[in-house]
Amino acid sequence: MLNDTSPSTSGVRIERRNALGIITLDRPKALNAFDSEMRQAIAGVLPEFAKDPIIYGLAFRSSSDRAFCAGGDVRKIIAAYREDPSQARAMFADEYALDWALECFSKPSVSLIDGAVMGSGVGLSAFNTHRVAGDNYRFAMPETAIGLFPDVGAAHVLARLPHEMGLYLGLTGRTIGRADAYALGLVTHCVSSDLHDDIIEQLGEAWPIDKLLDDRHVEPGESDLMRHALTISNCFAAASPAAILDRLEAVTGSESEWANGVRVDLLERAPMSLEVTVRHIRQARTEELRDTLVRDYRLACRFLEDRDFAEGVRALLIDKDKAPKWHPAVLSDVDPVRLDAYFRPLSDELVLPAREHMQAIS
Ligand code: QUE
Repeated sequence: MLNDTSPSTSGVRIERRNALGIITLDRPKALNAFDSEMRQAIAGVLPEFAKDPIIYGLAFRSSSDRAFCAGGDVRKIIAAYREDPSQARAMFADEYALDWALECFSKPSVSLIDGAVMGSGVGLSAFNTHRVAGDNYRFAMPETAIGLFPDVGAAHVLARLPHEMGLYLGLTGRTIGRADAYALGLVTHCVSSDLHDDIIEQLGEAWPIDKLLDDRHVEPGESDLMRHALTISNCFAAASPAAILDRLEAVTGSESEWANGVRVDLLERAPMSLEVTVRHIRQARTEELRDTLVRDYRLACRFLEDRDFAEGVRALLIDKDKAPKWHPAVLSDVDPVRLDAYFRPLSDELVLPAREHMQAIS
């Protein structure tokens, strides 16, 4: 699907096509699982694109039609933590700093997303000015399934979705398609995947991006998820994961079967991850992205030190027995003191420069 063949040693290819900077995620066998080499290549080129007067905007795309980016390379992070904990912490810190740099990038930026966009892929695309969904777009923040939490600044985005949809997506980790994502504003446009290369060409000629995308947008059809908006907003407004489960169980009538399916999914997720996720997303409602990313780093460090994250990666991605043994195993055994400790500042906090500093001309 790509018509040029410049080699990729870092898992990303970086090109300039006239006025457009192009970043192609190119680790297709791993569904573009995001790692430090990819992170470093992108972080290095952003200031160059921002400064270059020829460059009008930035585009992200993938060399695979199966995935834009299916997540972070969490197996590498767990392996790194066993060797050298500070290296694993740095992987999270550096990724969140990149997410902040993308938010502060001062020119139009567009992700052309086809296939899976999950975890780290959400961090790469969510703060772009334009987010274009191809035909096979699939979005999820599935971290509670591996004993982690929705990180990469996603809590900032989830906190701003209507009808408590962010709590629903962040807690269940369920996947949605592009009609749902468009209804929620997670994507700004739906454009047939066949036209993505054409969009790249036209952006290279510095065509105005809004008209270019508006003209190619197709209405994606009805959102299945929105049919459950009332049930979701009623249940996920409850104070705690346990109270959300109670409300789901109490749903009657035509929605009861669907609500029970959601409840069954939540019961498989790591209890500590659910508790942390509720608090994290609710705190993000009144914050700037920068503060949410600082807390992402606190929480990521705590999950590295605790047991569930390594156990979830083992059960879902390494041994693939899909039978993680969570600690604690049930919500009622989550110790409130331990939960509070996840949110306490670190001795070594993530430091992110203010937006004005990120955008200063150097
Ligand atoms: C939950 C997750 C992840 C996941 C599955 C989950 C995740 C992640 C991957 C992943 C990505 C690329 C691969 C791969 C697995 O899967 O974060 O094998 O090549 O990176 O249920 O959070």
